[in-house]
Amino acid sequence: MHFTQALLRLPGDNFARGLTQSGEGAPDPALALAQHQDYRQALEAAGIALTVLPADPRHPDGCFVEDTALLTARGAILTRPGAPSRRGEVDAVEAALRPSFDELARIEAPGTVDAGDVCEADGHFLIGLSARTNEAGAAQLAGFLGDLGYRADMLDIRGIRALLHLKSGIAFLGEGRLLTTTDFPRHPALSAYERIEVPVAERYAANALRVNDRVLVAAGYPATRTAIESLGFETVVLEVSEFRKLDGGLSCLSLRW
Ligand code: CIR
Repeated sequence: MHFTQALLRLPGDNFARGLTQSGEGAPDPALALAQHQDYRQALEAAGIALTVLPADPRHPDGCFVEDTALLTARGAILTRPGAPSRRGEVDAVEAALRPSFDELARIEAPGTVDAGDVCEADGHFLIGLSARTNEAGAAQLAGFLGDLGYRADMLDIRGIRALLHLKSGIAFLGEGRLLTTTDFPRHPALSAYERIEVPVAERYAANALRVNDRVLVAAGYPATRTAIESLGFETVVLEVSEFRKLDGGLSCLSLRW
């Protein structure tokens, strides 16, 4: 899929109050803003036009904009995030997406979905059941995707404590290839794909991001970078230490279409 647009939201002064289970300490909001700027430049260099929303003082996790909507080539679905503190993030995203998407479906209570739990692989949607995405939400989402003519499969990641979201552990690189952690040994929903497993010590790097002709990779994970480059990709290495402290990564920081 070729992306021409992306929506982002700046991390704010309140960034250090975001949700976390990483145990890596409090992030530095100023450093997060600088890292976000590098990320924005990397997207622009890949040919993407950006819409950048201001930080929202009510929502310290608001820069993890990926969780608030699922964008597809045939329509978009607004989520209902699993963390109550994040539900109010969706309104500003809806307003920003409206000019580009005629139809915006919406996950309704009691369903919850964080779109970080959804990995699209060329029209095949992998939906993670997680601490954030419940069965009712996943079922609603699979229904919407079915109406759009897409195939969806569920993966239950609730037993994999190290994964906040499915995409914390899986990235679609295109051309039938998935970059994954070692958490999905023989899952039937993944059987059609060539798998590139990141070493256990580099599990955070599984949240890489293919944007057009290149792949964004977190700094500090050389084996993963080499593995992606050996597939023929140009990589762009970005420091995202402050987002990692809040369990976020490269994919979480933008919505792309
Ligand atoms: C949260 O816990 O919701 C945020 N601190 C991190 C969200 C990361 N988003 C993502 O992986 N898609």
